[in-house]
Amino acid sequence: MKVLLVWPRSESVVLSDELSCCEPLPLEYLAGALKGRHEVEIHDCRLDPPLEQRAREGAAYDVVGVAVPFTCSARAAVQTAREVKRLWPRALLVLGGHHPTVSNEWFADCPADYVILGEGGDALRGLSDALEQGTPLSDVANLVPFERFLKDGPPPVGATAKDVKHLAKPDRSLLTRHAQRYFHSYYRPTALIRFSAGCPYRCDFCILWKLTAGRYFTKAVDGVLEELSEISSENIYVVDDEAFIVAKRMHELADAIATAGFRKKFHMYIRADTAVRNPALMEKWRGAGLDSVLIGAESLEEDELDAYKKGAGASETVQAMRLFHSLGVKVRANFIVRPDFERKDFARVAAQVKTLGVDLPSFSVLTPLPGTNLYERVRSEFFVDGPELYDCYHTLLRTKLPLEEFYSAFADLIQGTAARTDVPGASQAPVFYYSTGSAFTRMIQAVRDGHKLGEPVSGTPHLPPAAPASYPLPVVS
Ligand code: B12
Ligand code: SF4
Repeated sequence: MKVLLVWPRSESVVLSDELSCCEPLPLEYLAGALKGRHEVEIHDCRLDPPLEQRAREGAAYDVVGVAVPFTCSARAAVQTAREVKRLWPRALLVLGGHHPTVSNEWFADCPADYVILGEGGDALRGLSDALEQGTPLSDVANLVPFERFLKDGPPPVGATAKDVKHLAKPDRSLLTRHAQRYFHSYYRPTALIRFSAGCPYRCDFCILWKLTAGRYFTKAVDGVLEELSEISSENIYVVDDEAFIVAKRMHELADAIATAGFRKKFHMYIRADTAVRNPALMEKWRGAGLDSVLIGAESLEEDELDAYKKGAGASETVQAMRLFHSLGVKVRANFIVRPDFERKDFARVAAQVKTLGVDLPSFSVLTPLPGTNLYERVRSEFFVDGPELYDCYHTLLRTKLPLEEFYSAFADLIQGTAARTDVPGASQAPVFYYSTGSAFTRMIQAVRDGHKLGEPVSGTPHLPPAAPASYPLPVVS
C-alpha cells in the first residue's frame, strides 16, 4: 500500500515555528512500523511545499494519515484533512495523535474515514495489511470508524496504553531532507528521541500519567543506542515525560552512552525531586552529555503545589537549581500562571524566578487539557472555548483581573524574566527560547492580544463522558 503521513502546520499563534520547529517523531514511529511492508512518505506542512504540488506531480495514495498532535492544532488538522480528501478522494483518510486519543471535540466538519487511538504503529500496519489482503478493518485493534468516534468519543484515557519496548524503531530516513531545519530553542538543529513513556506521579493538570494508565514504560538500552547511532545531529531533545524515574537504568544508559563514545548534547525533562535524590546520576549524565533540563517547577507556594498534587515541595526546586548550576547544566523551569492571579502574584513569580536564577524561565496558564482530572472538574466553568485556547498561553477559566489586564500582566512577566545569558548564538536582548530576530516581539504581542481569541460559552456546555474514578497504582518497570 502507498501511505502518506501528514503533519499539519502549527495553529498556535504564541509558541510559533519561529521559536520551535521539531521533527514529527510520531510519524517516524508510524513509518517504522510500516517499514518493509508498505511504501511510506511523510509530508510536513510547516516545511514542505503545499500538498497540492504532490497531487499535481501525480502522487497517489491508498491511505493518508493526518496527525492531530495537540488540541490547539485541531483546526489546522481538519483543514488539512479537507485538502487531502479533495486531492485524493479515493484514499482512506485516517486521523491519529494526541488530541483524538483524548477527545472528539472540534472534529464535527472533518471528512475522515477512521481514527487510530493511542500509539498508532500497530493499528496503521493492521489497517494497511487488511486493505492489501481484503480482510475486514473491523478486526484491527484501536481503529475506530470516524462516525462512531464522533458519536461516542474515545475510550477512557489509558485504555490503549502500550509498552514502548515493543514498538518498532522510528524510521528517520524519510525526513533527512529537513534534518538541518528542525530545531528547539537554541538547539539548532536538533533530533528528537524517546527513552521512556509515562510517569508514576499523579499531577492534577497532567495527562501524561493517564496516557500510559499509570504505568512507566522504558525502552531497552541497546535499542536507545541503536537509535542514537542513526542520528547525525549533535543535539538531542529527549521527549520523555520524566526520563530519570528508574535511576539504575539511567546509570546504565549513561555508562553505555559514554562507553560507545557518543558526543551528544541532551535536553531532558526531569522532576526537581528526582534530581535532588540522585545527584551522582545527574553528575554522570552531565558527563554523558546532559546540557539542559526542563523542570516543571509550577510554583514555589506549597498550597499551590498541594492543589496540583505535585507530590514535591518548593525546597526541592531550589535545591535542584543549585545542583544543576553546580554541574553547569542549564535549567528551563516552567511556572504555572493561575487565572486567579492578581498583579501581586505576577510580581511574586517574577521575583522568585529571578532569585532562583532560572536560565530559561517559561510559563503556562493553568490549562485544563482534555482528559485530565482538572478538565473533568472545571469543564463546566469555562467562559470561553475554542481549540486555539489550549496552547497554555490562554485562559479558559475566568480571571480575577480584567481579561485584558491579565494578558498584559502575563506578557510583562514573560518579557521581564526573559533569558539574557551568554548562550552561544543567543542575542543580547531579552529572548524567549533564544529566539532570533523579532520572533519574541511577535510572541509577546500575541500574548497581549490573548483576550481576542475564542468563542464565548453560553448555556450549559456539552460535557464529555467522565473518566473512570481510579487508575492503577504506579508500576515502575
Ligand atoms: C515534544 C513535544 C512538543 C514539542 C514539539 C513536538 C513536535 N514534534 O512538533 C514542542 C516543545 C514544540 C511542543 C509544543 C507544544 N506542546 Co507538546 N509535547 C511534546 C511531548 C513531550 C512529546 C511528543 C512526542 O513526540 N511523543 C512521542 C511520540 C512517538 O508519541 P505520540 O506523540 O503519542 O505519537 C503516537 C500516537 O499519538 C500516534 N500518532 C501520533 N500522530 C499520529 C498520526 C496518525 C495519522 C496516526 C494514525 C497516529 C498518530 O502514534 C504515535 C506513535 O506511536 C508531548 C508529551 C507526550 N508524552 O506525548 C507533549 C504534548 C503533546 N504537548 C502538549 C502541549 C500542550 C504543547 C503546546 C500546546 C504547549 C506549549 N505551550 O508548549 C505546544 C504546541 C506547539 C504548537 N506548535 O502548536 C500536550 C498536548 C495536550 C493537548 N491536549 O493539546 C502534551 C501531551 C504534553 C502535556 N503536557 O500534556 N510539544
Ligand atoms: S511529574 Fe510531570 S509528567 Fe509526571 S504527572 Fe506530574 S506533570 Fe505529569
